[in-house]
Amino acid sequence: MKTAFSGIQPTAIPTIGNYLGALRNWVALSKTHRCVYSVVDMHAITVRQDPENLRKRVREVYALILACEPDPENTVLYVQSHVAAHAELSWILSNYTMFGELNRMTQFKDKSAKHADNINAGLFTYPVLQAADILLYDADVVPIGEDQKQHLELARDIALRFNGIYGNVFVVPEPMIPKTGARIMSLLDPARKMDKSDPNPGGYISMLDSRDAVITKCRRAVTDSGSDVRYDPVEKPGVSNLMTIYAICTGKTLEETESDFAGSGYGAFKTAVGEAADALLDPIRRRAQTLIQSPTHLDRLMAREAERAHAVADPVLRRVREVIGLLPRK
Ligand code: AQP
Repeated sequence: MKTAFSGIQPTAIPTIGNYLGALRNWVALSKTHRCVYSVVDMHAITVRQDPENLRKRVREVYALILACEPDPENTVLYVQSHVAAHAELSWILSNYTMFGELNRMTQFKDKSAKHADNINAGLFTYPVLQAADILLYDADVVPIGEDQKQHLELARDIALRFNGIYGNVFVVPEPMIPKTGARIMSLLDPARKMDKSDPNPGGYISMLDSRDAVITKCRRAVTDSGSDVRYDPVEKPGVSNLMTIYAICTGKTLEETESDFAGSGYGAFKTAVGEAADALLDPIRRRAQTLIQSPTHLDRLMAREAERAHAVADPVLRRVREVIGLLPRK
């Protein structure tokens, strides 16, 4: 069995974009791969977090992933900061990553613009920690949305550089980006990706939004001039984004979606998108809410899973320490 690794930041409740671009593929992969999935809380602190809120969010995001039901036989689901090897490997790998490489990362540029008052070193070295996350588990594939492609490319370059010096220490990972849903756009500004930390909640559908909220947000989504439901991301980015959401939620093709709404106008279409999104999210939301009510149960699960993750990561870290000449820890 090949290994898949992926992570999600507990910066906010995941959106339908996170689900369609990443989480649903996590579930599909867990049927065929050994999967290591992480709530990456150390990535989240590159942006200032309220401590109480962060603790709450980690449990909520963890519960939401469980509620998506990845195959438990093949899945390890843990919280990143519970496995200390991530921080250690990240430091080691930062010595094999060039300043110029990090300086080219578009997410750093975007996040620096968004958090101009806090452009900290962690925000800059974020992709090194991400490379450590992936390489620690000998991951063959990394299911991601399109926005993470550049970071994955860098993780590959770091692995290849390290292997070039020390031999085949790391497995070089491949990205796995879905054909549809890899980039779900904001409901209010279809030129930007849907973002779970968007200050305007109208821009995203949170996975814990109520049915009413989901439908209202879809009804208020920005569409384009004209009234025909036609897939054309350049001329009709708003409608095309809603069509993508509808098509994935219902399992229909874009052509079927187009013919379902031929002549019906935007109003009926937007309501149908909201209903389809709600139908998809409803069972997940219910299971997650039950889990969120039992924080002690969640904490027990997290502790067990951290041990399972540590058991995989530790031999890889030892391998790295040895080849670079660090004395073994007794
Ligand atoms: N809009 C999106 N469409 C498709 N996939 C997406 N992903 C994120 N947004 C979309 C994918 O979800 C996974 C987890 O993302 P993340 O939590 O690591 O953070 P992110 O990419 O920075 O996502 P957000 O929602 O924009 O979070 P914040 O607001 O915290 O920065 C990744 O595989 C990502 O590709």
